[in-house]
Amino acid sequence: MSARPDSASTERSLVESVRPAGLADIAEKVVAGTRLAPEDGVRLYANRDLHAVGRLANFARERLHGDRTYFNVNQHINYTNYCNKFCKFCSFDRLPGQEGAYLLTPEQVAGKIEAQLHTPVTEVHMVAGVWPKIPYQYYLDILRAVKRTRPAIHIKGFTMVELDQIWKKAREQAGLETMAEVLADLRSAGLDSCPGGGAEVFSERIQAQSYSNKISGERWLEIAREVHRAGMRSNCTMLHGHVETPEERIDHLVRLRELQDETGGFQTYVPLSFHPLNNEWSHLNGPTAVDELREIAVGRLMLDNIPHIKAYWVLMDVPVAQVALSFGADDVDGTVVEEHIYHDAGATTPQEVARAELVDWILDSGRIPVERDTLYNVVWSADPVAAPVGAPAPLVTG
Ligand code: V47
Repeated sequence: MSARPDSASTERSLVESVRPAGLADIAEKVVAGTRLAPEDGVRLYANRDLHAVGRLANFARERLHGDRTYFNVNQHINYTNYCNKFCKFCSFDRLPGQEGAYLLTPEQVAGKIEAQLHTPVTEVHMVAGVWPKIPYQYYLDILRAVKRTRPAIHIKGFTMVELDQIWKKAREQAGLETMAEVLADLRSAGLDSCPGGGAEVFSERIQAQSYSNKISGERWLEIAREVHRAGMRSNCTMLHGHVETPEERIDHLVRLRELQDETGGFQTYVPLSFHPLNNEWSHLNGPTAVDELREIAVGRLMLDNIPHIKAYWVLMDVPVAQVALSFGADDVDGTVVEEHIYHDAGATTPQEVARAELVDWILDSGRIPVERDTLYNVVWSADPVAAPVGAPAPLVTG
């Protein structure tokens, strides 16, 4: 972290500016780069002065990235909505034969990639439901179909939940034993990194209430560790704004931070705002814009070892995502093209945004747009001197 020229006075005025909100001691820690304790995190959630919390997070964001704000030209593919997990918060899942249920063939996946060959897509983000009848070979086939159609594309695919299912099928049908063997096989078929979904909230209480058929938080972390040991990066998420308590959120963030200390494999943390339409939790309201901004800020402050915080525009809406760029976020995701999980749950954002529009949104928020690839190598920057600050450090493998 490089000190800014006027850093001493900036730091002093930051501490003084949050003193009336009772956060001067936390500000001292932020300025000194001292890790925040779980109790600090709970206080940040409870503090009524959102702007004070945001100022601290913005300080941490600017120390890491200055005004740089990352985006990419990407394409989301949800290859199936078949799912047997029946999570209470999900509006996307279907059983085969139900109205709207689909499973894309490898040729259809390739067709979606082909349809974007005229745009400068660098990443495909592939996540889906979990369906035990899908054979192991299918996962290899969709990876190969993508790479055959667009060889240079980076495949960010399969959450830890999907990987657990893929591993079960690989054991049953391909004679592979360990997750490490399965990951090596998937990599050789084209997998490059993994998205952060499926983590929900690690609390056993929340799991019992809402996702009891899905892997536990413990298992999610174990698989993420395996992914990093296999030499791949991943993202991490937390689904917030439903029945979780501030203490459960902090426990989740601390467990992500501990794994990151061990492996260094998480690139980006993405808080996922609960969307309540068309699911079993429709009686809940979901987070307000204030909750979303606070979640971004607390994430930035607690996850001192994860380089990037994403304000995913699809679920936050563009105006809130723009403001989030001053509350700790330094990334907005990408052009997306086609999205089902949040639109089935009531998102009213467009399905797709043009690259030029993303650039305008970021400029409009007073930040410098930087197009990145999945690993945060700079593809293009509005700042001619932008060095690839966010490029990944070596992974701790083995
Ligand atoms: O695993 C499902 C969540 C996740 C709802 O890594 C919901 O860059 C809110 O993984 N309301 C999938 N959340 C999305 C995902 C993702 C998205 C964007 C960026 C990245 C990344 C990853 O969506 C699921 C689940 O946790 N989810 N239903 C809902 N109603």
